[in-house]
Amino acid sequence: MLRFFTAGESHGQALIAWVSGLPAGLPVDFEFVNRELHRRQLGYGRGGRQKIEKDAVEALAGIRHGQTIGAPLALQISNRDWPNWEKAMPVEDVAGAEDAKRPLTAPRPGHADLAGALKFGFHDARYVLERASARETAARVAAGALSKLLLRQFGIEVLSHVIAVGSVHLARTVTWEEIRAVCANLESPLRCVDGAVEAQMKAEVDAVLRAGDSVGGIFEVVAHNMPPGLGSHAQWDEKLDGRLAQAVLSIQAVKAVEIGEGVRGATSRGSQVQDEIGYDASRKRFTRSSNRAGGLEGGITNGEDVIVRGYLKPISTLRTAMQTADLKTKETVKAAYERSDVCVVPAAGVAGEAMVAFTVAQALLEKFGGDSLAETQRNFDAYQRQLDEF
Ligand code: EPS
Repeated sequence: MLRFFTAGESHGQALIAWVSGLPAGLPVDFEFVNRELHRRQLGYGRGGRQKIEKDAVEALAGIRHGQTIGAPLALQISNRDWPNWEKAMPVEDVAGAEDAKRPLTAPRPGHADLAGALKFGFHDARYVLERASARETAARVAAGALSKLLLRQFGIEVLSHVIAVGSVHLARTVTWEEIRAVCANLESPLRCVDGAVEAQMKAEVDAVLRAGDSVGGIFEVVAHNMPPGLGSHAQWDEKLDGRLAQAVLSIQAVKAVEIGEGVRGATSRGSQVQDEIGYDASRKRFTRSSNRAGGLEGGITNGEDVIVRGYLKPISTLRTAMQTADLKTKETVKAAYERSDVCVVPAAGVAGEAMVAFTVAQALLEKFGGDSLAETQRNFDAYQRQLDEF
């Protein structure tokens, strides 16, 4: 079974991703993995931290001579900011450590600060925020990049673009070629395919920055060239739409997930929602007149692109701070402000790609199995023949 876990605090020594269940013989392109990490660091509206960090992965286990060996992978991303925090968060308790702590006692509404402090009995939210921080998504992106490398072997690609920042919304439909082009352009400020809409999005980021506020938005992840038949209708926890929703909703600040045009569908009539079925005899595949279902019916992929949208609330660290209650004194104070991003929608989209790629790769390995890539490939090819002969 394909699995991954992460470890690491935002200002600790490093982030770790542990990936288990990849078949042996998968070539690992580290340039690709590091490019994915770089993509996550981009975007208009990021804070000063991204100037400090230049994320790169170091593989400690599971890869030999450039290929996976069927053993668990351990991937490490070092935090360059660590030397600035070494005294505040030493691993071993040392003399004077208490004085060097950078306690956070004014919990930020919307962050994990208060809920986590209550849960663990901490009167300083530092340890909670260190782990709740979206810095953790760097490790997810490393694990997701490995999943993408597996999917690539089967012709599947996962990319994302930004469809809303604050109240600025991209209203038109977008082609796969446009998404590809905007993802290839690392200079794109907000990874929106429409230049005019993107200019309005930038203005929105500028406005919140001036106001000491923050802004959220919507990213759309697309998995292209999907085989039909991944996931299952048979049991609630096997339904791929539900699994994708959980994976994307687990990303920091994501508060809602939509599959295809699910939200609009709820207020439309059936005839305006379902996608009519046809057949392309030359390709020997069924076709659809539209893809409002987002590639999933009954929790099973139907062969169309899988489309998952993440709705991101605005960052909860605000320069113009909101009211809160101090964890120790219980007095009304202004919420803590630490250096922060004001808009992370494009970065969250890259984390969304990682979570979708991982979930799709997991479903692919469930269907096709295989301890080696050659075995998985053989099973995949046999299924393609089954579809040809259907
Ligand atoms: C984050 C706060 C900021 C972000 C960080 C997430 O970090 P810092 O407090 O060190 O400036 O920059 O995101 C990253 C470092 C990253 O790589 O995405 C938070 O509180 O979630």
